[in-house]
Amino acid sequence: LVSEIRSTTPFEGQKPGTSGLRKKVKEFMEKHYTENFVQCILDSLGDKLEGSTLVVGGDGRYFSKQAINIIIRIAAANKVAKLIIGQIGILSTPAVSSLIRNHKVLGGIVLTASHNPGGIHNDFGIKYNCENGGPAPTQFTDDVYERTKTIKEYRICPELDCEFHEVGTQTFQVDGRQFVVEVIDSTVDYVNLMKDIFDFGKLRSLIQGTETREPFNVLMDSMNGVTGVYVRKIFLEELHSGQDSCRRIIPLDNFGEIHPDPNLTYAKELVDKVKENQKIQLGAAFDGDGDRNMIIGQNAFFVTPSDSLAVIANNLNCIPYFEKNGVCGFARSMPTGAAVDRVAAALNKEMFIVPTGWKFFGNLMDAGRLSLCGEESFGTGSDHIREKDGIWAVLAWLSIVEHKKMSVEEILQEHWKLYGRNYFTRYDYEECESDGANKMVEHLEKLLEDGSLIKKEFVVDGKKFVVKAADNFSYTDPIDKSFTKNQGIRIIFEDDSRLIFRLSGTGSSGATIRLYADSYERENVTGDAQTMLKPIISVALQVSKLEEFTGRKEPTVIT
Ligand code: VG1
Ligand code: CO
Repeated sequence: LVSEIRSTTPFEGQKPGTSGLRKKVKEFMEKHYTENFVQCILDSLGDKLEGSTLVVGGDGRYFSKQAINIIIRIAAANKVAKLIIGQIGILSTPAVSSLIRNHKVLGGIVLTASHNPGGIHNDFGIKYNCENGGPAPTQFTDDVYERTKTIKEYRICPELDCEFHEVGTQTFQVDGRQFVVEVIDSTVDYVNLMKDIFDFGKLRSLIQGTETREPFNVLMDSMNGVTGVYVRKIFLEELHSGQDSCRRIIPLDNFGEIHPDPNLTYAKELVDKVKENQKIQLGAAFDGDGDRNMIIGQNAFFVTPSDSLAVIANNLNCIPYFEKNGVCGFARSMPTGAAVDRVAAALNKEMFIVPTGWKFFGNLMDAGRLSLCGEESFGTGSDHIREKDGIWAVLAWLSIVEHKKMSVEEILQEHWKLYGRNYFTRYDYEECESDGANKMVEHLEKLLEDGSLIKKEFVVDGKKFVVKAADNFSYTDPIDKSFTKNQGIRIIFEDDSRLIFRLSGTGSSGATIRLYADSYERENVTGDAQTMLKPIISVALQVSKLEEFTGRKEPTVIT
């Protein structure tokens, strides 16, 4: 087979966001669009590319197969020696991370738009992960973006036809060199990793019950995303949780027309099922690519991701991996509720606060400073890989339940009693007009600049808020000293409650405004989060003039 060089012209807007390039499928389908972006990723790898091995796979959404075909042909023409591809193109994001690390390869290309809807009218995405298994840092994605603005040609081997339906190795001769495609079972490597981390014997006896203990009933909802294949192996085949314990476990390329996003709005079906069936003691949902998780207890008792992180941090002794490897620091993204900070202080662990996006945790993990981290956006994970990991989080929770012999709700109540409670909520205003959203941000930035916010008082429903500090969050990576600015406008009040405003970097059209509120109570820990946070949200709407700028009266999603 011979490769050829094709002329092309740049496309506008191929700028990776919080987690890769995400656009409507029809954009990726435009002639040369996907080819250009893939070529630019490979070019950014420089000298390391020739003779390298890359992992390829994704959540199986619409256009994945076409994209994989393009990647095979372009990789072969660019002197990549080998691709490791998940069967039918299926690999969860955590599985890609694990494979890159296990096989010690140069990196991986992940085909997903995560929690964004899929199908021909919805989103597709391409993300590059580095040698450490984590999302490429901003310097790399900026370099890719610069190349997309000037690209003139790409290399491709158009005659290379390579199936990836069946497990096995295929060898091709391309331009006189050997090019190998190894199609692997999508689950083996990841399932083995989970077996190393957790005590599957104990988890099995929890789920099946013992002479002295009733079986523990779970309900896993894969939301028609990629986790279905892993849930089947782990829960049905390994833990014997029974057919009724799993739902929507066949990955569909349009996710059955739902938002594969595990939160109380988009995973309402799970919530309803758990409320209906009082026997279910833990329910969990995952996003399209399997890195997010939502945990609910009996009667759909909701565990916020920020609390989930704090509880896991406080109970790492229930997980064999940490018993064996020890525990170093903890981290969270800036908008995430500060519950884990209190655990870090109590356990005398280093605590890091980073910008939104998993790529910021990787350096700390590689340097041996970080064991466990999370984001309020239903992301939880540890240094076993360099991505957040939905199934890992559920197995962590089950390990804690097994060890403590308590229900999900009891574990939370105990935690709040010990540490107090950080009430947390996030309001999302999806698909706003970009213009209005930008104006709102400019308005807030002006308030930061002129200093008028400091000491300003707001009184809502008899509750007084006095602004202590306000800034636009920036971060210097403690390891490589890279500097990242404009990561969210923070308003901190005298009682340490916080408001944060930022624009999403994962959407494919319009602008999504995220408004986060976090407020700590030492004694009053059993309230309803929405009621408790109503006054501070009202302050947020006053300060930002959100409605005036966007015309939005209500958020699209509240978590
Ligand atoms: C969102 C979340 C962020 C998460 C990112 C990727 O980003 O807020 O915490 O890391 O999605 O998650 P943004 O820029 O839209 O706020 V995933 O599961 O979509 O890869
Ligand atoms: Co995801």
